[in-house]
Amino acid sequence: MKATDQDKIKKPLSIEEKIKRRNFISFGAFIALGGGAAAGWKWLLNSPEENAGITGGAKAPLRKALNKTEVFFRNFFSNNHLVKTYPKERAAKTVRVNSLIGINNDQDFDIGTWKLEVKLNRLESLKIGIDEIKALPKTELIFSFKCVEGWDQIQHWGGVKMSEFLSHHKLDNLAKKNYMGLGTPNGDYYVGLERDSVLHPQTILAYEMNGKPITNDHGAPLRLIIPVKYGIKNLKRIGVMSFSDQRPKDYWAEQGYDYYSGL
Ligand SMILES: Nc1nc2c(c(=O)[nH]1)N[C@H]1C(S)=C(S)[C@@H](COP(=O)(O)O)O[C@H]1N2
Ligand SMILES: [Mo]
Repeated sequence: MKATDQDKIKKPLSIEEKIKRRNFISFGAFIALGGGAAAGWKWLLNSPEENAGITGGAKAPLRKALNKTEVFFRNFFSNNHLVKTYPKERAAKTVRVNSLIGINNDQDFDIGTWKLEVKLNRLESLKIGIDEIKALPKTELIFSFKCVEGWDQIQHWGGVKMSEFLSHHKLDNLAKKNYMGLGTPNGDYYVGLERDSVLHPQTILAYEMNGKPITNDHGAPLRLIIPVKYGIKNLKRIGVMSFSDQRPKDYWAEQGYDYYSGL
């Protein structure tokens, strides 16, 4: 019988032909997906940057996504959810030092005269000394501290619960505002925190690390430990505390980082 074109088509494909065909299909898919990704990337690069302000530097669509994630996570946030804690023996003996903004450039700083300034309004503030803070009930916390740069470490901190500090100083009403702002004494590092995280039962104003007064590099004499947030929000060496309904300025949010920075 004479071979016809039809026979040729029906003949099963050889292994090599199958491989060729698959290569062709996957290469095609690769080009199509790659093209799509490149187009998406170009769209993102050409989209406008958000207006500089409390947050800045991110492309507008990315900020929209960040803000949506915040709304999503805030719905699940509960002050009854505690972060995992560990036995004391697990805590690092050598605690990592990260950045020192607002600390290593403050020549005028004098720990002997330091007081925490709590702004009550535009004109008035409270000035609270470290002994007054240490006189309040002490809470210890051993938890895994997480930095956005990709490290984490089990650390042991001691201090007063933020919520107890606030009610002791009759600041509960002010603390009902949406945000707390904290800054170093020289104002070089500052963070904004939303109320729920501030009042979380594991948020502490810490004056001890591994059972001893906090060292300079870790934020002596008083720092924030807020385990529901990444390290960037755990401000070292607090100088000023304030309350507001609008987002306070935030050092890393101004550089494009997520304002919420929750875990
Ligand atoms: N004043 C001040 N607080 C700060 C920082 C800083 O540079 N200056 N860095 C933050 C970051 S990014 C992290 S991860 C933690 C690190 O705290 P540690 O140095 O005690 O490990 O502090 C936070 N608080
Ligand atoms: Mo960090």
